[in-house]
Amino acid sequence: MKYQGIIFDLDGVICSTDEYHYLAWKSLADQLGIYFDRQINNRLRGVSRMASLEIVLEKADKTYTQAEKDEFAESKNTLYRQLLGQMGPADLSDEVRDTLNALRAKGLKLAIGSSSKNTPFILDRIGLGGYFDAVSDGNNITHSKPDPEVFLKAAQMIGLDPSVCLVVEDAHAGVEAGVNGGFDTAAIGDARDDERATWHLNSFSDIMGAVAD
Ligand code: B16
Ligand code: MG
Repeated sequence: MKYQGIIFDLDGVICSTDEYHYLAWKSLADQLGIYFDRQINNRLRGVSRMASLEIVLEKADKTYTQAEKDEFAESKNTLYRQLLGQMGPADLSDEVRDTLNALRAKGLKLAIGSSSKNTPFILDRIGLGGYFDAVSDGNNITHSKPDPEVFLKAAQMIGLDPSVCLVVEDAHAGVEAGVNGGFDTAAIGDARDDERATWHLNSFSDIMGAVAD
């Protein structure tokens, strides 16, 4: 088996918070009178909160100060966290839970590599708080995907070289980050057909094929 560790993106891979991100950004955009739709929301996948805000503001007809932008990001996050409060263990699918347990049973180290500063909160909500061997997220990085920092830190935390870790991602920016860091990548969901990925997963459990002996 080539891999000794797997680093999972969170949103779009382990669970889905897309709809909540959409509703929270849409609410902010509506308040500001800025056009926003699901296609624009899709561009925010894997992108940090402040970089996401800049994309939302692309359609604004005025410019905002940094203080205003900080306030907008804070307000979006407050609503987003309220919506996340609806999540619970039922938002972790049986397929994801069973596959994670099967990977662990094979002796693989399992880590999270997410751009989200809400990662600990989301993991707690879905019943995976404390499950992973390491959590690298938006709280411990200074460069957002496609910079590989979040994955390199995750690999370091589990004591493995990128060459023996597989990164699982649903965002094109995340696949690029994995490649930039020297990782093999498995692309799923929105990024499934990304040609830079080593593996293309139709379903989460397909990861088992990538770690077969
Ligand atoms: P937060 P991931 C990313 O998570 C989301 O895909 C992206 O839409 C979001 O803007 C980003 O986290 C930051 O999230 O506002 O919670 O810090 O896909 O990297 O797990
Ligand atoms: Mg994602």
